[in-house]
Amino acid sequence: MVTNNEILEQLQKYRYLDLKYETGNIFGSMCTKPHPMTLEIIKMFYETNLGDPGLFKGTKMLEEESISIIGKLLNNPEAFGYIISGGTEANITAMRLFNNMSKSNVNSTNNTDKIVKSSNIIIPETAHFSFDKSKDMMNLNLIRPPLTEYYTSDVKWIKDYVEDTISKKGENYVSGIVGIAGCTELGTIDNINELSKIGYENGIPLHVDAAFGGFVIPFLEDKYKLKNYNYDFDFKLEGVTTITIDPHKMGLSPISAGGIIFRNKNYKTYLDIEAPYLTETLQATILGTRTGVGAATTWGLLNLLGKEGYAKITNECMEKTAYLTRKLKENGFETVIEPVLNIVAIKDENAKETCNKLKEKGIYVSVCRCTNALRIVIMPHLEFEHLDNLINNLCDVNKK
Ligand code: 0PR
Repeated sequence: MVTNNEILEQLQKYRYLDLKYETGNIFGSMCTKPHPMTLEIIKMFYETNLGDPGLFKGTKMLEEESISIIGKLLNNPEAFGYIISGGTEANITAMRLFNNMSKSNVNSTNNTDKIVKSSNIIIPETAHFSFDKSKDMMNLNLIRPPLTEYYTSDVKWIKDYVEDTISKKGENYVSGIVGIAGCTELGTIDNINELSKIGYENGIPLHVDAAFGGFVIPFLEDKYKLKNYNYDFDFKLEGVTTITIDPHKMGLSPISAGGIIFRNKNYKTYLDIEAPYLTETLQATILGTRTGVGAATTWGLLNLLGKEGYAKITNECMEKTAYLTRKLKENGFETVIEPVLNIVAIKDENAKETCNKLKEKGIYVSVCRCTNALRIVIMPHLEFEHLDNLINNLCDVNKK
């Protein structure tokens, strides 16, 4: 008979093969070492299942309270939503909502002979690949506006496109718009203020993917704000319907903890599926059985750290971002844009090759898809000395 200890020893050997955030060589991740307090919370909630909330009433309350706190952070006391598996599930949920809203609009108008084959969604070129998964699953038609020189969606193009399709009263009316507040590769923020106006004036729902930026932008000190970006992204803008905001990125929760927030509870009806044998008979989330650990850790950290704690973490990362940017320039490197959030993209014609050479030295960076560049995400596990080490290695690799 194998003992518990033997199993744990074997597991330890596998775990040893993983990289560790604290060694400071993970430069391309949007996740980080979770807050140590969450270890206790994981133990307390490890068996909870929010898929059957009637059995786990306390955990369900934690989810609701977490959504309420995040909602207030996003200027919406009416917020409704879920702490789910991550940004991918949140974005797919938002696309499912828009797709269902669009189908139900067509069915409720006099267009009864018109069957929606695929919903048209306007989506930034910089959007995360989770939207491509949504496209696959729901047969969406993704419309990609051009990018501005600041790597944001061209709002003038979007306005013209929307007005044009409305005036033509054709089949290709727009079912939803997506804006990104902190894009994956460069950290840029779309002009959500303008997108909100376009959505609101034309009755088109707007989803904001703030999976990364949601726990950064509200806490940014003014000195880090650039003049070419509008930092407004939340429910204060009346056209915003849904927001993705992930506790397991800059929120310091352990994986899996993502957030999908709706402007109000009315949107739930578009997502509800009958689940007759559960304690709650209508289920709106994509996953059925789902852990309550994310809701509990999120609640714990929101209350422990508060706005002040998150502001401290954010601005320390921004200070390190500014430091890295300055050091890069001093060493002859160029960034693609001035960093908007704690993401630095370094111009490199042979980004993939550099990335591989760095990997041989035990340094893990990632590469951009939208331009030839290395991508560094300055997460809380990175210290100044790690950034110095990165620069030394970059200089080394570039010498050859
Ligand atoms: N939306 C945005 C803006 C994102 O950046 C990401 C993930 C998602 C949605 C999807 O979130 P989940 O991965 O939680 O489903 N961005 C990172 C990326 O794909 C995720 C990541 C995290 C990648 C850690 C690597 C890593 O080590 O680049």
